[in-house]
Amino acid sequence: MPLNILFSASESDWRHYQPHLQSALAEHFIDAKITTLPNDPGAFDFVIWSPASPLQDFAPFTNLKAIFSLWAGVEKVAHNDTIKVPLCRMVDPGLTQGMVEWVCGQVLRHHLGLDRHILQQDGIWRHDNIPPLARDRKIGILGLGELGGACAQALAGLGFQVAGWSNSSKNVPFVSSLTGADGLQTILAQSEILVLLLPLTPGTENIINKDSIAKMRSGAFLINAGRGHLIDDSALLSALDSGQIAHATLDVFRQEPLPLSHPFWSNENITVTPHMAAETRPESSSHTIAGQIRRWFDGKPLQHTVNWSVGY
Ligand code: NDP
Ligand code: OXD
Repeated sequence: MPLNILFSASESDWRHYQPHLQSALAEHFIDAKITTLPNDPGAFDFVIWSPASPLQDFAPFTNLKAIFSLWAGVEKVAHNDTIKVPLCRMVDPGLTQGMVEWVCGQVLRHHLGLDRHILQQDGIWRHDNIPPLARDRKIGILGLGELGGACAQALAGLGFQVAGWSNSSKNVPFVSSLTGADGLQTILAQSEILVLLLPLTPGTENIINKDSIAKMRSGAFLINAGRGHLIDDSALLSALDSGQIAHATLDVFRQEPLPLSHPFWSNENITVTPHMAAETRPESSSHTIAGQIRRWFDGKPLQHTVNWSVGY
C-alpha cells in the first residue's frame, strides 16, 4: 500500500515542490501518493505544511504519523493542540546556506561601511574611516541553533570575534557560547553588530526592548532575521533616533508584508528586506522530508521535532 501524503501549502509551493518531492521519495524507495486535497483526512500518513495553508484542525487526521513544516520557524503551529503527532521543523542545508550568505552579507556591509561609498558617489575622495579588520570586530548572535550556529561558524571563519547566546551552552569552534541573563547582558554590551536568530516564543517576544537596547553598545548595528515580534518596534525607532542603534536591517516584521504606512519604510537608518533572508529550497528540502520518512520506515526517530513545552 502506498503512503498517503498531504501537501498543504500554497499553490505556487505545490508547483515548485511536486517534481522534487516525487523524485526524492523515489530515490528513498518510498512508494507514496501525494495530493493537495484533504478529502479523506483519516487516510493520510504525513502532512507537509506551511503557514500559507488554511489547515489548522488536525483532529480528523486520525492516522497521521508526523507533520513536516516547510518553515524553520513554527510559532504559527507550535501551540496547535489538535496536533497529537511529532511536528518536524525544516532544517535543511539549502535554508542554512541561504541564511549564512545573507547574514554574512549584511554583517560585511556594516563592518566595511559599504553604504558610505555605494550611496555617496558624489566626487569626494573619502579616504578616512578605514574599517578595522574582522579580528577587531565583535559580533553577537542571539540564537545559536541550526541557523545561528552556522552563521556564527561562518563569521568566525572570516576572522570576526563571535559570541552566541542560547538556552543551552554550545560548542561551536572559535565562538564563545553565552547563556542565561548574565550571558545576555554580556552579549548586548559587547556586540558592535547584533544578529537576531531566535525563534518567536513567549520567552523571546520583545527581547529587544527599551531596557535591553539601553544595555547595548552605543552605535551598534542590529540585524533581525528571526521574527518581527522579537523587537519592540517603537523602542527600536527611539533608539535609532537617539543613535543608540546606528542602523537596523530587518527581514522579518510583526505584520508581513510590512504595511506601506509603517514608519520603518521611511526611516533612513532602517533597511527592510522582504522575509527573504533564507528560503526553503524545494530540491534540498524535498530530500530532507523524504529522508525523514525513510527514517520513520526504518524505525529511527524523526529529527528536529518541536519541543512542545518550549514552542520551538
Ligand atoms: P533552532 O531551534 O535551531 O535555534 C534556535 C536557537 O534559539 C537555539 O540556539 C535556542 O537555544 C535559542 N533559544 C530559543 N529560545 C531561547 C531563549 N528564551 N533564550 C535563549 N536562547 C533561546 O532554530 P533555527 O536556527 O533553525 O531558526 C531560528 C529562527 O530563524 C526560526 O525560528 C525563524 O523564526 C527564523 N527564520 C527566519 C528565516 C528568514 O528568512 N528570515 C528563515 C528561517 C528561519 P537552544 O539551542 O539551547 O535550544
Ligand atoms: C522561516 C522560514 O521560518 O522561512 O521564516 O523557514
